[in-house]
Parts: sequence; structure tokens; C-alpha cells
Amino acid sequence: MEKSKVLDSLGIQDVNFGATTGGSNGWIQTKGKELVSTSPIDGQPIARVIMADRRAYDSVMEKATAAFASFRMMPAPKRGEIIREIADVLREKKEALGTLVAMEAGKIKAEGLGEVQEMIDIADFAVGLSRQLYGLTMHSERPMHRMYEQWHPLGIVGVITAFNFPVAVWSWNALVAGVCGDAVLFKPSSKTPLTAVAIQNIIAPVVDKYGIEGIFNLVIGSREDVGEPMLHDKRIPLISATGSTAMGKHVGEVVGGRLGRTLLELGGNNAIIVTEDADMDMAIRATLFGAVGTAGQRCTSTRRIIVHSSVKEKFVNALVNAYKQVKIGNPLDESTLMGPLIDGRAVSDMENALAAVQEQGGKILYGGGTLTLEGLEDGFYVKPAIVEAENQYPVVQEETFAPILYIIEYDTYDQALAFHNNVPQGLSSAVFTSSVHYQETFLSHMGSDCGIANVNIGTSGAEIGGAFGGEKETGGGRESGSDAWKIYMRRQTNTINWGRDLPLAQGIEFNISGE
Ligand code: UN1
Repeated sequence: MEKSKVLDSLGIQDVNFGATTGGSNGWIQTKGKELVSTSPIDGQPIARVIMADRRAYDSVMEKATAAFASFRMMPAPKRGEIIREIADVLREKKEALGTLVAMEAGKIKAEGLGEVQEMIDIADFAVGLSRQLYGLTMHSERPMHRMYEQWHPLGIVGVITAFNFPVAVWSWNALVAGVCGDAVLFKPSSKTPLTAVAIQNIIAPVVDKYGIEGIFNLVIGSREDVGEPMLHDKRIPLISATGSTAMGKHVGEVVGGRLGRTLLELGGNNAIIVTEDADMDMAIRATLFGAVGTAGQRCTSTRRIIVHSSVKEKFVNALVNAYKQVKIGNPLDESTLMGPLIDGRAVSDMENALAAVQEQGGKILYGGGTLTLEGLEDGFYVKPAIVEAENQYPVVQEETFAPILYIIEYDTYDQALAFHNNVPQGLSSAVFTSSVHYQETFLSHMGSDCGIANVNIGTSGAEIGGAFGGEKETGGGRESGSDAWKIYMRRQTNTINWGRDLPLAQGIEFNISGE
């Protein structure tokens, strides 16, 4: 699909408003600064957005508050029907939206389409979930008493996302929160405003049909006008935020300060352990996808390989060989495997990390440096790097959002596990092995300390059905599948006395004397 067709099909104008309460009538005439969305592919503008100012934020919040009050009255399976229709319109627009993701975020088109597929998958999941928002019943210790718990809609959920998964992460939150009966206020990354506008346009017919304006809201704006007000706003009981650990600490502090809830999905420093008996071919392929895929800009990207000394040379040689064959270029070309980084800052972050690791004692085995591509001179292309390093180097301990892969050698499995866990982050992890002992140790309490731990599968590319998130500085949140829905609802424990007496719990007698 060519650029103009993609934009037309998604209702993207040359100049777009930056706030909506959803549906075809929900767009607000925003009056904030102009935000130009440029493509990392060629550094050229795609379209512009007039950002929301404080007034637009307030009017969206008012509408959302009112909309929540009626939406929560709708039975959950009916809300599920709405999400089912959202899945239908997403299927229709998969090609266009996936292409826009590639244009605006710079990931290759196959991955852009994969991201839209994640949206469709979570929508389907949410439809089923709408009939399964189960609470428990428990046996009361008192006779003729019934005790159970139920889950109620929570309120307005603030969703703050990063550029690298501009549409999927919205859907994990918004579509699950939707069946839970919440309203959603979406603040996308200022790097990817157009994909956010596109989502609103795609779902507009469904919003119109069901008259649910105010449920799926979008506010594109600066940190001062939108970001900070969201964090401080007591009308928002839950903030779900994806981004760096530094950002998450701030979100946690501010929202925690008002005792609001947070769902934080922050930095990762994901490793694959390659044991001496691993299937090398599989390990290489998984490493390539994990480290080079999305140009190393997933929170689940593989950043460290912890490899047994007896197979290190073989592994590194095969990996270098594989890296040499990676076609770097325009992510819209089908043969491209790696597109650009998101912007110039990402390129200098990568350069700085590579300089630092060499200073700290590391050795670049392959790649690094920028690439100037014909016709795409203003794009942000780099060569993915493989670096021999030690786990304790300060730069290895950090998440650099770029395709840098550190190779760390080990001799004993205990040592491998110690290296593995000895980083501040705890998102995703993997072991490639054919040993049941290594596998089960890795998955046991003695093994990986991450929220995601895989065997003979790389660190990235998780399915939506599981709970997604991680421990330590990754923030502890869980979103997407499994029972992650619970954070979008409030739990209520109910005890009902259907007898004619009033026994107290714990056997307490509390009678007026003489009775
Ligand atoms: C992210 O990078 O923020 O597991 C999300 C994965 C994707 C999601 C990544 N399903 O790599």
C-alpha cells in the first residue's frame, strides 16, 4: 500500500486534532502546539497533530467520567459484543494500520502486521473474558451465611504507552479494561501520535453504533499539559504505563503518593542462556529475532547471551554469520529484516553505549556504527552490534534501547544463573538446552527471577494469552492475558446472613447482660 492510500484509509489528515472522546463526533478542536510526526525511515514528516491543551484534557475527563457512569451498567457480555466488533474492524484495517506502524515507528512491515494481530488476538481474548470475570465463593464460618467476592468496574484507566508498540499495548489495556466496564484515557508516545489517531478512526463506527462516546478516549499532549495532570488526577484510579524505569519510578511515586494503582511495564535486560547441549541452530535463530528484530527496541529484546565456554566460539561464529545476512533498510520493503532506530537520540544512545562498553573492557565482535542508505539519508539506520563483555560492566547492567548484544561466557550452570539474575531488571528470559535438569532449574525458584521465562524459545514475541510483565525494576505489573484483568476491576467481598440469628465471626459473644 502506498503512503497516501494508507493515510486515507485510516482517516489521517495533513493536520489532525489531538484529542477525542471517541466516535465520529468526538474530536475536540485542540489548541495546543503542533506536533509533527516524522518517519524514522527517511526523516520526512508524515502528518501533523494539534496537541491537546489543559482545557481539552479537562473536557475529555468530564466526558469520560459521565460515560463510565452509564457504561458500567451494561452487562459485561454486552460489552464483550462491542469488543468483538472492534476485533472485526481491526481485521479489516490490519494491512493499513500495520503499514502505518511501520511508517511511524520504523519496525518492519511483518512486525507492524504482527502488532495489529496482537490487537485482534487480545480483542478475541477479551470477548471470551467478558463472560468469565469470575469471583470466588467461600464457606462462611458462621451458620446460614453465604460469602463470596465479586468484581466491579474500576473507573477511568489512564494508559501511557511507548513508541515501540504503539497500537498493541493500547489494545492490551483498553480492550480488557473495556470488557471490565472501565473508560480509558490513552496518552500515546509523542513519537507515534498518528497510529493513535488511526485507532480512534478505526473503532469510530463501533463507538457510534453503541453510543459509547467517552469510553475510548485519546489525548495527545505534552507531559505538562497531559502526562502530569493524569498522574495527579484522583478521578483516574489506575495508571498503566509502559516505558523506561526512570519514567516508571516517577509514575509510581506520584500515583502511589495519592494511593492510586499503577500497572508498570518498564525496562528489561533480557538474557538467553545457551548451554553446552543446546540446539545451536534454534538458539541462533531465536537470538537473531530477539536481538535484531524491531532493531532491538522491544522491552523484551535479547540484550545478553550467557553462553557455555565450550560452545561460545561456535555460537559466536554462527551468529556473526547470521548478522552479516540481515538486510537493513526500508522497513516497508519485504526483504528487510531490520529497519531504523526511532530517532537521532536513539542512535547516539547506541553509540555512547558502545563507547562505554569498550572503555569498560568489552570488545566489539561485529557491527556498530551508523549506515547512510541511498534515498533514505535522513533515516536512523545502524549496524546491529555483537560485543564480548562481562555481566558486571555498568553499561551491561543498563537497558540500551538499540540492537546491542552482549556475549557473556560461563563455565558452570550456577554461574550462568547468577549472571542471569544479576541485573536490576526482570522482564523476560530464556534458556536453550536439551537437559531437563537445566530446564527445570531455570524455571524453578532457584532459576530465572523474571516475569517471563522460556525454554527453547527466545525472550521476545510473547503470546497475548499469558500475563505480560516483569519483576524488580521492570515494575511488577502484569497486563494482557491470564488474570491480568483483575487490576482493571475492584474486588468486593460480600457476606450475607440468611438465618434468623446474628452470630459474630471468631466466636465473639457480644450480648447485653441479662439476655
Ligand atoms: C514491548 O516491547 O513493550 O513479547 C512489548 C513481545 C511482544 C510485546 C512487546 N508481544 O515481544
